[in-house]
Amino acid sequence: MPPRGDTDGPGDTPDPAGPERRAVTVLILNGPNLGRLGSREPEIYGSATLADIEAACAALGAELGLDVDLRQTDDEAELIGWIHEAADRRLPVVLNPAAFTHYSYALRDALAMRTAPLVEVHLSNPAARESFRHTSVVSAVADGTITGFGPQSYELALRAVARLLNRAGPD
Ligand code: DHK
Repeated sequence: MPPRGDTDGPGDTPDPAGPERRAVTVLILNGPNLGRLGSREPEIYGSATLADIEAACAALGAELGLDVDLRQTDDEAELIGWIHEAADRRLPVVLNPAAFTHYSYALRDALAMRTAPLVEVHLSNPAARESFRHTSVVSAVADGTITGFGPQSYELALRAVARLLNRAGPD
């Protein structure tokens, strides 16, 4: 089996630069209401928009040799479709499942089929909020979870993906 994240689907032609140099695509997937960032409860989620987060992740991804493909949906079925796509293409995923975090067993079961690194992220710290946010049905199938650092949670997650793919470079 090829190393996780080093292919973009069967039938790919080998890159002359070799697998170490080739940018890996990372899907950064966002669940419901995250398209409203910037105006959504800024005292909790901050003032950065998802476009701001995308720009920061694209810049960091360029440093790390990661191509970033950021998507957002309010639709559970669409999100699960993207998780299936990631599994089929062996793509690492940074996922903010938003409210689906707390109850979507369908999302959890889709993630259990993953074929590459998965890092769960949250802007806020759900453990410090309402009790219904204290449960994540996603965490158990993720490599790890980063919470509470605002937009920086995404950047830390990208660095974690780079580590998991052995692309982060020396300390
Ligand atoms: C985002 C949401 O939309 C909430 O439903 C989660 C998460 C927390 C976040 O902090 O990014 O409870």
